[in-house]
Formats: sequence, C-alpha cells, structure tokens
Amino acid sequence: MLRYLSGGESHGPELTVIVEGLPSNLNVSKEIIDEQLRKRQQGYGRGMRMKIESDQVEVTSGVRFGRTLGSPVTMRVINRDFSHWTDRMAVFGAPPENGKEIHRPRPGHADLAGAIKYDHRDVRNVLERASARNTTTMVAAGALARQLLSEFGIRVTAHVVEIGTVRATNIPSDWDELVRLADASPVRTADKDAEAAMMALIDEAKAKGDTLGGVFEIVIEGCPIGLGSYVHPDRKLDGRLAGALMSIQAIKGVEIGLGFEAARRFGSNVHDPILHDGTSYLRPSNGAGGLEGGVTNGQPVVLRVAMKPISTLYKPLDSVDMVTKQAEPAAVERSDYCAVPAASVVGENVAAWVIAQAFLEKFGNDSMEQIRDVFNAYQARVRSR
Ligand code: EPS
Repeated sequence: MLRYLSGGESHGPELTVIVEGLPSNLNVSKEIIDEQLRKRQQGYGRGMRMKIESDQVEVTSGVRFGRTLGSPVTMRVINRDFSHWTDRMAVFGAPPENGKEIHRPRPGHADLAGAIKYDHRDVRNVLERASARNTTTMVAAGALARQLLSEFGIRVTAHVVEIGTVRATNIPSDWDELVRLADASPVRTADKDAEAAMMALIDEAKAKGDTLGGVFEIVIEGCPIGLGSYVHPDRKLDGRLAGALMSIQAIKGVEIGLGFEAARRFGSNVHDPILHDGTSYLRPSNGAGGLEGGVTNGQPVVLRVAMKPISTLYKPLDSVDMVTKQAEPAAVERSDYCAVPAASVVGENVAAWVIAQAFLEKFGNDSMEQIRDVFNAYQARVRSR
C-alpha cells in the first residue's frame, strides 16, 4: 500500500512528508521534485510569501545513490519565512505579550469551524495548518509518484482553462505543445488570448482587494486498461481521484470527461463507441474521460477541477470577534489574489499520487524489477484479448 503522512504549519519551521510503500530500485531525482515545487510557487496572482520562499526538498531517508531502498522516504521543505515568526510560532515557551492573537474568522476559511472544533481561542492555531502552504507536501509526494509512473509510460499534466469568467478555448490536442504553452504562461493556460484576459481580471481583483477562482484540467496519458475496480465502491478510481482532488485547499468541484455536460445530452451523444482495428480496441471519442465503471479504459484520464476564490480578502467581509461577539471585519492575513495556476500544479501531482496507488495495487511488488515483470505479463495478456 502506497501512503503518506505530512506535518507542518505554514509559518512553522518546516513541512515534512513521509512516503511509505514505494518499491525498491526506483530511480528518483531531487531535480524533478524541486521542479514541481518551483512550479507550485509560481503563477500570476500570487502574494508576497512566494518571494520569500524558494522551496527545495531535502530527502533524509529511503534513498541511496538516487535509488529507493523500499524503506520510507522522508522529505523536508524548510519554511524560510519561519525566521520572521520565531516568536509567534515558537514550538515551546510562552506566546508573545503584544497580543497578536486572531479572533475574527475569515468567511470561507476553516477558521470558525476549526476554532470551535479544536477549542482554540487564537484562530492562528487553525489557519496555520489549514493553509494551502501544506500543498507543498502533496506536490513532493506526487512528484515521487510521477517518477514511478513515468517508468511505465504514464505521464501527467495540467493546464488552466478558466479564471473567473474568462475561459480558454484554443487548446492544442498535441501533448508536447500543451505542456510547452502551459509552462510558458504566467497563468498556466495554453490559450494566449485567454491568458491576457485572465491576467487583466486578476489585476482587477487585486485592485479591488478581492480574489478569484477558476478551473484547471488534468490529463493523464498512458494508463493501462484496468486501474481501479468496479467491484466495490471504495475501489472505484473515479471516486478516489475526485476525493483526493476535493481534499486540496479551496477545491469545490471535480468533473470527469464530459462531467456535468453529460447530464444534458442524450446517451448516444455521450458514450464512446467501441471499435477494433484487428490489433487493439479503439475509442473514437473520450466522453468518459478514460474511466468506465471506476476503471481506466486505456483512454487519457481527463479531469476538470474547480477552485473557489481564496477566502482571505484584503477588503474583508463581515465577521464576528469570537471573544467579544461584536461585529467586526474578518482578519486579514497576507495571502494570494488568485492561486489557480499553482493549484493546477498541486492537482496534477495529487492525481499522479492516486494513479500510482492504483498502479501499485494492480502491479505492486517489493522491487521495480518484480513490478516490471508483472506489468509486462499483464500487457501481453491485454494484447491477446
Ligand atoms: C501558500 C499559500 C497561501 C499563502 C501562504 C503560502 O496559504 P493560505 O491558504 O494560508 O492563504 O498565502 O503564505 C502565507 C500564509 C503568507 O504568509 O504569505 C503556499 O502555497 O505556500
């Protein structure tokens, strides 16, 4: 079983993630993890924090000479900003006497429910862990997963398709072109015309002290037929992908393939006919988004993910002081105006993680060599069907 556990507060000393269940003898590269971390930090609409941090992973266990040992892989990312927070985020000792507690929860954040649930008077005790800063650990774990998947020809990418009301329409079907354009775009969109309008809308939100959400699309190519299962609800890969993606901060919806659009069409205009060319099965369309019955069908897995606008508003909404119960504007924490481009990087790495879990459930074994034997035998069997 592939699993991870993470720890860390946004302004605490560091973020830590321990990945358990990777096979031995997987070549892993620090550069690939750091590249994903760097991409996560970028994007038009980010705030000041990302100018302070330059996230890089330190691997402290489970890897020797660039190859996994089969033991837990521990990864650390230092919060450089902690040096400015040593008083307010001290692990031991007394809180500072200057009364910097937060009592005015932000609508849309975990602040109010979290403070009541965990009996915290200082809302900082909630927001530090609820912060999207922890998506760094999701990306680090996912960046290991994508290195496993790439050994078997599975690749994962994401691009932004909507920011607020602006929608990308001109999206290339060629994989390399899509990746190249999204990587070159400050908002990680492949549509140049939409890019300018998206950036203008982010400028408008910033000028108004407001925030913006959007939608990104994840594409996973090269999955073999048969990841996930229809036999029990908790093994369905569509549900597991949606659950994992919905667990990323600020995500409010996930569509697979045609998604909600499928509900508006006749079945004949939704489902993908099955053809055979004498060698293998072909699907002329991919309305199912690569998943039928919760199982990969050999087509690209396509997911669209909706992110709400960030809940910290520089022009704050109405709130209540939880100590005095008086009406007050919500607290303002330094934050981003739009983090959809960053969320797309988080999303693709989270999706890679879930696919790697399903992959190891089907082909899993102790070493890469043994997994490759099982995988190759299965692929030969698929070709004979
Ligand atoms: C961060 C995401 C956001 C940032 C945070 C770093 O987190 P939150 O969900 O708390 O708004 O704003 O940075 C800060 C809290 C800060 O001090 O600027 C991230 O993705 O690393």
